[in-house]
Amino acid sequence: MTSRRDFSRASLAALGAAALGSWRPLPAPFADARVNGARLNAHLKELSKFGANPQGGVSRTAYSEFDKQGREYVTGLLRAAKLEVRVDTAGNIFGRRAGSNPALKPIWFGSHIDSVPEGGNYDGTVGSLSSIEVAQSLAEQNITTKHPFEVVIFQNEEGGTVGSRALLGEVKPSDLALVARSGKTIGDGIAFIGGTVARLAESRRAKGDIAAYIELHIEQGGTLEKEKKNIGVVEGIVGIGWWDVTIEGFSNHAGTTAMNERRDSMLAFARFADMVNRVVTSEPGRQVGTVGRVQAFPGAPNVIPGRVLCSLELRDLDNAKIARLYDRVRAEAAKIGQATGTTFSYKSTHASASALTDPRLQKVIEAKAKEMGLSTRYLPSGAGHDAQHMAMLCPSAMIFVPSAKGISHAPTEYSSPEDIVNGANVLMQTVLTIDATM
Ligand code: HGY
Ligand code: MN
Ligand code: MN
Repeated sequence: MTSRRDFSRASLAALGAAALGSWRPLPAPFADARVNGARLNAHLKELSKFGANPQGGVSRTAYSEFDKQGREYVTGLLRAAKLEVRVDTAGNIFGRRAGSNPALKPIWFGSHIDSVPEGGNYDGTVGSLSSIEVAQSLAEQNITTKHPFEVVIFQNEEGGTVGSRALLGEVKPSDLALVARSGKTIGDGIAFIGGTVARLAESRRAKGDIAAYIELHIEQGGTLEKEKKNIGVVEGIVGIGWWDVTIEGFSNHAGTTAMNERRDSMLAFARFADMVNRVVTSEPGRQVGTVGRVQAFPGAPNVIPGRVLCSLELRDLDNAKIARLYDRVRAEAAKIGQATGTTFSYKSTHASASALTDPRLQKVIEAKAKEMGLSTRYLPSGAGHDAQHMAMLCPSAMIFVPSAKGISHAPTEYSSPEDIVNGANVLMQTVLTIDATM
């Protein structure tokens, strides 16, 4: 008779894509394993106290005091879940439970707990705390897996997925000098949260080190809610480019300089922001472009701004399209510069390549959700995630749960306790299935 393990191996190695939808239910006790939903939602409430803002969300930007406090809280939860905790030299937190087969590589699952300024209570935290809850429930239900399981809490996701890029060796000395939203440089921030910048290279991972990575996250868009679907199966994650743009003009007296003699960098900025929108919407597709930050200098009502600093962000599933749009923005900006007597310069501050998720893991997520009576939908992710970097190291996939009204990166971000528990249970069944099958 074929053992379950032999069958499972065959199912991955030999079966064609057509058969991959037919994942079988796991045997007991694995098939019956579920999280403690009340505890998971209570933990989410507790974590939201660290950096709580008056609007009802959190401002827990990476390397802030609140980030540190949140990390301490989460570390306590990892220990309570009987995980062996360590922080890598990049400042990512890991909690590990042993598997029964020492020859197997670990299965990772997790997310992040840092937030954008004036963010919400669900982005990153749902996946982080659900992952810990999965581990705690497995411990309580005395379930031993073959692979080691590692819960990972990535540091500084919102400031450019720094923790996960460190695993690829992509955090360079020039990145360490960038000033994060907390006011600390990324290098100082890593030291602040317990990493070791001088030994950053030790956080690198190679292909083959990790069996698979699964990240549960809120959708951050409105598709699942609109279509009344419980679970999103993510097909791919957008690439993201960030640039700091400097517009140089000439500061002069606002009362005595005639309108036709000005080199007004704010006027050039206004045209720039409008032009970015025009360029990005001029071709078909789901690409987006945003100018999200601006500062004018010297910043007085009676001085023509001589300098403007602003940001430019471009996203798409196709990296070549991002590059093409960036070239077009620069060409158009040069014309604005000519017309306004200003110059534009650009500094790349972040680049994440887009990534496709693993089709086999997509099918596992879909099958597990269906087994639990949950409806599913395949969809792309317009938000960036640590999973896109993990996809360079191992088969990776993402599970989405609905976001109310599609709102995210805002204090009114909301996902219902039921949807969160559904997502956590799909995560649990997915990692158990990967364990049994890969
Ligand atoms: O910005 C992003 O897409 C992500 O939420 N960090
Ligand atoms: Mn986010
Ligand atoms: Mn996130």
